Amino acid sequence: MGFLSIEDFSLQYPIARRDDSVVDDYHGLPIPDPYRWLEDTDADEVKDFVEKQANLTESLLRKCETREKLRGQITKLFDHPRFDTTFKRGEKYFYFHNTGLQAQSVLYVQDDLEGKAEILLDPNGLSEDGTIALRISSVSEDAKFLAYGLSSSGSDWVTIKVMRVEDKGAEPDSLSWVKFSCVSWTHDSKGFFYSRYPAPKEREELDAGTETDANLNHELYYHFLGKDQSQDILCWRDPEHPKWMFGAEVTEDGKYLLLYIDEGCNPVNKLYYCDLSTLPHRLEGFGEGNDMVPFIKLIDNFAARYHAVSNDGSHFTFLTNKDAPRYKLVRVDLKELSLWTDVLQESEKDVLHSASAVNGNQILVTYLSDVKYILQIRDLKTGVLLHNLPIDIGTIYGISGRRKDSEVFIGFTSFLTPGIIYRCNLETEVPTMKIFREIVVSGFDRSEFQVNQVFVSSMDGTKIPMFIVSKTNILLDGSHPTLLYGYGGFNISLTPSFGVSRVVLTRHLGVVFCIANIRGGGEYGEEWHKAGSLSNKQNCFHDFISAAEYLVSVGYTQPKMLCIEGGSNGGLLVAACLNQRPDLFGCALAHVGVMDMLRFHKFTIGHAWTSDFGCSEKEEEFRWLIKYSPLHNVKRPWKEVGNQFCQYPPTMLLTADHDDRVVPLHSLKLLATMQHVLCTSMENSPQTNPIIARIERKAGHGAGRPTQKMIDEAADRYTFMAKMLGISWLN
Ligand code: X97
Repeated sequence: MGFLSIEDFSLQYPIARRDDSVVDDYHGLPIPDPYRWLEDTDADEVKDFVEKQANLTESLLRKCETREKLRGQITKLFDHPRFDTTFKRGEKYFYFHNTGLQAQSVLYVQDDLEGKAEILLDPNGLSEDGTIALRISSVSEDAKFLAYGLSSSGSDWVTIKVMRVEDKGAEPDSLSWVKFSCVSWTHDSKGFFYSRYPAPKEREELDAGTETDANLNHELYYHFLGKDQSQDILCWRDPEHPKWMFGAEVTEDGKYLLLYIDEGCNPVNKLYYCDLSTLPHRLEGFGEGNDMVPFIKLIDNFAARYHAVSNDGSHFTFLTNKDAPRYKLVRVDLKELSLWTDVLQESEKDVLHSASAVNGNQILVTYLSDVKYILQIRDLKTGVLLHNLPIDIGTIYGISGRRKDSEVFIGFTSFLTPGIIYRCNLETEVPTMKIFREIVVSGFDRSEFQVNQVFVSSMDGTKIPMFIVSKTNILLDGSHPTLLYGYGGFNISLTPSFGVSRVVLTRHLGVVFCIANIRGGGEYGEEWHKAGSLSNKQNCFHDFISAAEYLVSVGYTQPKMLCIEGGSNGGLLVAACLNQRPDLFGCALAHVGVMDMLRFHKFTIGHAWTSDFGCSEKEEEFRWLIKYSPLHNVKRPWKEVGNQFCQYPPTMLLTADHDDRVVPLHSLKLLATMQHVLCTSMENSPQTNPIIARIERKAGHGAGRPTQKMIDEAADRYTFMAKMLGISWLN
């Protein structure tokens, strides 16, 4: 809690040098940055700092008796077979499967659903410790080739390789410096489109993913199977707009190439197209004279998002938020651009989340309705509702089906459903949703738990949805350790899903687990996103704080038993709320957070986030950022209340050495600052709650993390939480 507790956890923090000579001028205001030296990942001084901090954390965790119990239970529950949604290419079926504790999921192929499945690609054999992960996979239309992208140690950098599906033999192709890319094959299976950056500048020891250089000048290429990367065809680049990003997609009929241009993370894009049949020799011989693909500009401003759902010749259907913050479907003939028609109008309340064209002229659509998914079949031409497919309260993920398929595979998960893959037959009068695979977690009994959704009033009266997962029939007597999780940004919605460690926390530590669907996310469409970004970013923190206050006021918990957690933009959320209300929380876990709001845009892909945050180089935006930037708002909260001093709650910052999405320097600088201001710069500081960091090695922002690392991290962070909240283990 924010007050001095009986047990004293005071630690001996490593002393970090402060360089008072680093002071920046922001629009006339001097802003010191004494830990600038922590930005140099390669420096020995930084490596030494990281090692000392990691050791300090380890020495604290080692003494906690819950650690091995947590690790044991999480491991036990993780050890169950998992499947992703099956998908069909050519006449073959493919799916990812993990037997339980395998580091990485394995890709299987089968000729028919009843037949034997064979391993197509097992990433577990690629490294001893499971740190080489499959990040992209794309099967050619004829199912003859698999192009797959590997990443090492959690970095966003990907190397694309190719294999033959028939005999699982490796092709020699290897494409480097791929990032933020999809792979889209031309239907002749001669090659595919992908995106890459120029190689980063050489360093002494190049360990891709540890560099912080800005990712600029994205490029779109076509790779011909069997050729060297140096022969790849440059299809698009734009040196005048180095921050723009390019993604290409071949339409399902194989006829068109679509180019999506993004300027950052806002849901807006340009959209160009090219009729592939008009290209001389199908791209061969292209690129020699620096000529790029002659795209035709369909949408040439960043006013809205357009995502192609399907096309019949030149008649395209798009999912768009143009004049429709909750999205709609529109149709246009590329030959008659003056006429755009609405196929499916924007809903008054629900967000149209996805639309997939299936079974000829049908679309499978999902809506988000108060953060719960709705699944429907509609007519592609008219948008008319054909069938509502009833599903439980939860999340639809991984819909796989195409217009030529009359059956679709649909994934479903919720807080108490580990996973169900439905096989939906659309040929019958009324579509049938058959359970194709159900993920069963042995030892998990959903009847032990309950899920509630409440709507909390924020500071300005806005209703914030919150899910609350607990044991059944708990008493609201303020006695429950509670974990509050949030994100609040980038139009990303937190919808119900199953989590092994959450089950363990609820069952064995009596934890009430909550997700607050605060503003900034996409839960209610673009208005909700905008209400929590740029000048409105503070709303996210108000919403999260209001959710915490609600949990206390209705009797779930008390501040000293309330832990907040979030990652990435949610790490920023947790750290900002700590600075604003240190008295309200009993523990804080901030993963891979954006902590330096004045400098985030300088590193790797940080420039893409100015769409949500703004940029300190603009005076007005600097004024928003300086108000909540975690690094710049750490203050001593000592205030005597009774005979106790208010202090910051126990805090664990989590980061990883190969996180090239949110580079570790954010957490390192905040850590040094918090330890200095709160703990080491005065003798007998009232701050006795630990401020520590868990710094993972050979890991990144999260994607591709091997199972063992996920288990160890979950065990460590919740061990810290349990120890700091003073919770004991329930058998
Ligand atoms: C990113 O930073 C993603 C970075 C790269 N990126 C874009 N646009 C994407 C992309 O800037 O991958 C994109 C794709 C899907 C969804 C969102 C963006 C892109 C678009 C077209 C072509 C190529 C690429 N993200 C944020 C993040 O990681 C939130 C989610 C994606 N953050 C970390 C935000 C703050 C902390």
